[in-house]
Amino acid sequence: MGKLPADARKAAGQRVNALKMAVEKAFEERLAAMAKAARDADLSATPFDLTLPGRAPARGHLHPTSLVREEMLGIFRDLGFVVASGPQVELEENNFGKLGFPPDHPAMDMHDTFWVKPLPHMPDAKVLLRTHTSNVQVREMLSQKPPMAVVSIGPCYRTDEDMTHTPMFHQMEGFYVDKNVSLANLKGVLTELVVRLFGDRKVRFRPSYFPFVEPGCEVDMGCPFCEGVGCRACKGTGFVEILGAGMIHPVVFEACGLDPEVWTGFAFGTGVERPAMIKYGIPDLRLMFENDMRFLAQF
Ligand code: FA5
Repeated sequence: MGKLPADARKAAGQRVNALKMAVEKAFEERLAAMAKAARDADLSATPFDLTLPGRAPARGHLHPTSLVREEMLGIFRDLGFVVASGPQVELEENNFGKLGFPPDHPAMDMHDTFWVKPLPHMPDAKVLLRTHTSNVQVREMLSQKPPMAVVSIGPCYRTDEDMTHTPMFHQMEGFYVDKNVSLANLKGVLTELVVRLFGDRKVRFRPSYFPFVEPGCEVDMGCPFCEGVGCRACKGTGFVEILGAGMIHPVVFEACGLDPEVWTGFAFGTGVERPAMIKYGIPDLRLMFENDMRFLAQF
């Protein structure tokens, strides 16, 4: 416009304006036609039933470890046990010392411990990630008066890693302290656990060593994969190991301020993932921690 002679500008301006209005009008008309076409297509499409139920979002469910944890806790609640918890970052004293592990005893090597830097306000304390839930036994005995029947489930940590071991796993600890507790009580309670969790199966008690029990035993149950005939899962023995147990050692009572001449008791400890593997036929423990929906959706 600036380059046009002054007397031609008015006419040119009018033509540009007319063109602009024509373009805008055509644009609006086209837009309205498209909207109408979309609406017509909508109205003439196959009608859908507004009364159909909506699509519900997929429902989640508990992880297999939680399913077994709840089942185990339920069994012990029925048997009159109280549920307690303990810290995962623990003093060496409560994880090993008070449980009768002598300093530098080789039995501690089996626990392949994760040590934690000393706390600033306790520079001399030896601190670790608990290697088992037996620390709850110590803490409860230090803080409660017998008789007591307690179970506790929670994470534990060891530097383990293979098809049946992971660095973090869950354990359940249970113990009963009273007067005149015998091995027969231990056998009764643990047989009940196996039967309620896995159905009617053979249960076998084998002598074994843990520094905090005497006598100590491992408990096996009839192999659920071959019904006791012998297979790869049970290494041909017909039995799979499920927990460690025994009568609470007098040194543990003494370390926790209870008179071993008065009090007796049994204790046991089992993994949670291992029973879940047996219950659901899971071949590799590591699957439990990979959060793969194809695996988790099967429960
Ligand atoms: C113990 O930890 C003892 N505190 C159990 C106990 C308690 C015995 C009271 C006597 C009296 P053990 O090291 O065997 O025992 O572990 C018990 C169970 O924990 C094992 O049978 C296994 O199921 C589980 N477990 C141990 N290490 C791992 C691991 N790295 N990954 C998965 N499960 C594990």
